[in-house]
Amino acid sequence: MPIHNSDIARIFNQVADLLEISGANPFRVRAYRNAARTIEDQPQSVAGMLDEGADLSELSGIGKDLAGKISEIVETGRLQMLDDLEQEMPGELAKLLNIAQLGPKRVGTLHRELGIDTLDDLAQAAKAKKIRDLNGFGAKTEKKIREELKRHKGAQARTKFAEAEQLLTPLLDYLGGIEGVKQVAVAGSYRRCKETVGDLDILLTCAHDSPVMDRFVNYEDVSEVSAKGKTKSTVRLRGGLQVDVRVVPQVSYGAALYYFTGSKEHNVAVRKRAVEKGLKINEYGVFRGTDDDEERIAGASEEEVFKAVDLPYIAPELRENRGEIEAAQKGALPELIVREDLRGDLHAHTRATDGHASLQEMIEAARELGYSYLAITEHSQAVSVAKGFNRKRLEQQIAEIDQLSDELSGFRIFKSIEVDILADGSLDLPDEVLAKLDLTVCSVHSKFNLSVEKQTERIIRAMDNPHFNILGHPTGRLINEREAYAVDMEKIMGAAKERGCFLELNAHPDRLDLNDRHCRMAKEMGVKVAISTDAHSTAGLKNIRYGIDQARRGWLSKDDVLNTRRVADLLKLLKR
Ligand code: DGT
Ligand code: CA
Ligand code: CA
Ligand code: ZN
Repeated sequence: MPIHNSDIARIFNQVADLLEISGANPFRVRAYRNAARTIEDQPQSVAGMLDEGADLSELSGIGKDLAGKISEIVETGRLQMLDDLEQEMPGELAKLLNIAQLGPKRVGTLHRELGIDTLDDLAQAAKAKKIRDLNGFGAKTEKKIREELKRHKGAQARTKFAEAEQLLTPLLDYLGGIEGVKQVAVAGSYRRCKETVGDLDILLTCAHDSPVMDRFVNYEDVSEVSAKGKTKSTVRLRGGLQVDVRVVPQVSYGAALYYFTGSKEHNVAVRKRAVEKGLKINEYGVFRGTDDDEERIAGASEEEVFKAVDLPYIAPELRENRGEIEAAQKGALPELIVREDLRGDLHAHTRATDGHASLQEMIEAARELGYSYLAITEHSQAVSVAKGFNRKRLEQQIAEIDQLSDELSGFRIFKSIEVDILADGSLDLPDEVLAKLDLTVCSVHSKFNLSVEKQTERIIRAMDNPHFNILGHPTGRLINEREAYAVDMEKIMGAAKERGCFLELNAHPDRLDLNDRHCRMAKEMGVKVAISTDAHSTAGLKNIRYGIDQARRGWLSKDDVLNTRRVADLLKLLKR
């Protein structure tokens, strides 16, 4: 690996930073910075000069000691002294330098005066308004640091699908409205409907003279333009999400859409397959022949691309190289579930607990979605913050639903409850009242940090109760906010299968719990999944599409999903 002058300069600058943070003699710090500058300014490669036997200590500002260190870097690619300094430096002190307002001097002050070692420490100190009083800081700097910390956090995290969707929809409209633009499509993980996206990848075709890139980088939500070119531009939106836009030729549109939809792993596997057939596949098309004499045999549409490599069309949600190529080859791809396959929703709250709409309003909204049933699942008493139901209130609601049901035709309200699974695995309401319900959704809302064994045992014990039907949001994770609690999902699914229980795929965009792999596991283990919204409002029922996306990523078909059944069939399945 060749060592460039810039590599040496970077290492010396890092040494200077760390020395300065630790409060070393300013002359020593300056010596490293000067050396870094000298090396950077050299017209020739310093590594090459050493090769030719040059004496580097003849360079200005480079003494014997520094010359020795340069040799070390050129020979080993690293510097022991820097490694040592990094070892001594507590935690992530060097990472603090990534905050725009902080140089090594300020980082040193923060460390010595407030004991700040990490970005978290920094955030806390800023929040507690401790930074403004330090020498050389002030309230304004403190505020800027807080803003910068927020930006950093936002920029690093992956963005939830539904959040990305909100940013993407107006952007696609905007791009589609620019003169000369013909086709606009989103590719990447977004098109694969991943629960979170790293960035957005947009493709478009347009007339040669379209001002699309100028207009794109001037989009109102753009906060930073990282690159702008004729065929590719990259920007950051104000919330931190990155967007790549590529202009592709019409003849390559399908090939580019296919390539940039990914996943990378899927692409690599298909490319290998193409090579075995004597074909080349890339973002411009599928080609036959040698490099000098190649013929494009496909490229304008994705269908064409698949056909050229002798595969049936594979839905974007499946393109993860998790067996979809083999399945496609055998004609064994699943017929993926679509929203219209669902006949109802099995998890919804009303105003009676922490929902926002009345029972009637929720039913009206469900009917508008074309459903023929809705389960009303209030919280149970353990969830006191949500005004969870005790036995008496549940019985009142049961009576209310019975009355309302008499007036309804062609629609079934399922009497239900989202009953808590208590720490010992018992359910939060007595069996006598659970027996009056059509079905139950049973959820864990407390004691998230039990061991895997204990948590798994707790849930399986709950399933032993004959009134247990559906395990609600089975891992409790909140995307980007709360990790899943530790459970042995295979064991849980095994137990569910044995007992005739089901697992929920909670469609709320912050949950999407089960995740895609767990959905696939459920399918393989023969455990049916209920795709439910956990709606707390009429609008919440529409989140069902996120659940459908996730289910498709988990290979689920109509038959794998509980709430594709007609009322009578569903009730039969629910009988244990
Ligand atoms: P993300 O953004 O992290 O959520 O995931 P993706 O899948 O959107 O990845 P991204 O944005 O880096 O690239 C978009 C697509 O471009 C990716 O899914 C497949 C394709 N791609 C990118 N780099 C490569 C590569 O090195 N080889 C191949 N075969 N495809 C690539
Ligand atoms: Ca992407
Ligand atoms: Ca990208
Ligand atoms: Zn819940």
